[in-house]
Amino acid sequence: EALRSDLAQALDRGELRLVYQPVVDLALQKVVSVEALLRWQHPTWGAVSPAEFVPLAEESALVTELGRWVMHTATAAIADLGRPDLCVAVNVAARHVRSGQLLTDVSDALAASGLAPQRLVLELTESVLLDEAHVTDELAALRRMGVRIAVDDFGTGWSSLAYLVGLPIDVLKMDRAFLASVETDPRHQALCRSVLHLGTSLGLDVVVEGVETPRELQLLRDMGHRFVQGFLLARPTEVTALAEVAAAVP
Ligand code: G
Ligand code: G
Ligand code: MN
Ligand code: NA
Repeated sequence: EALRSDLAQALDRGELRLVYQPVVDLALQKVVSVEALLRWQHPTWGAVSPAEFVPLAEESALVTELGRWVMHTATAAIADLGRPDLCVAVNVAARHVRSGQLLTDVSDALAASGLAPQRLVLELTESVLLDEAHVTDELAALRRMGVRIAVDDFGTGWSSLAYLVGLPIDVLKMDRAFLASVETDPRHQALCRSVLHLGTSLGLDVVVEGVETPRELQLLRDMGHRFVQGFLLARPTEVTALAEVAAAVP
């Protein structure tokens, strides 16, 4: 496909950029972290979603190159922000995890940017964490450095819950599917509450993704829930607007 070969050149041509979506701590009433999200402005096709091009990149080692660029760019941007308490999360592709280069790439990005390891979160999907038994050592090494590991899109796969206990993880990002119908259906509310309880009982920070309405936010506050992300709180934003967005109390 044409898109695939264009993607290989997109980095060099400067067509890729990162936007950052805040994660809000409802207890502290402030932005505690931002998630870096890739954007590709194609010269003829316009904005192409990462949901389309990341899978294309996954078919080759290109995705590792992209991941390396994302790590360097995101850590540098956040280190330069002058907010020493703000963390940054990057999404890591399955193939990058499998490449055996993750540890080196993360170390290089931290060294180049000067960002403290404690301020970096790596987001991996459930399936990656489960399929790659051998990645556990590498993740454990990253955690010993101080980097935190998040399970992204938690609850969307068909995996058992037992794996949560054995994995070197720090954060659960509850998929936004769990918010569907919470406003109207008590059973959905019960399910959501149970997932939050499960995560926090295991000592994990739980981030609820995809909060879009004031009612959803109120329900989460009523549950005593702490970390939220979603269009209601903040859309993904350009790096130039980030200092302002991260300083704003929601
Ligand atoms: O930002 P958006 O909602 O369009 O992202 C769509 C999908 O692309 C999500 O699954 C998100 O995790 C993924 N994605 C966004 N940015 C990156 C990135 O830098 N690397 C990887 N591997 N996936 C990303
Ligand atoms: O898979 P991952 O969780 O990394 O995907 C992040 C994607 O979710 C981003 O592309 C982002 O644009 C999208 N997103 C973030 N907040 C919301 C929201 O409140 N509603 C919806 N529909 N999508 C969201
Ligand atoms: Mn994510
Ligand atoms: Na997610």
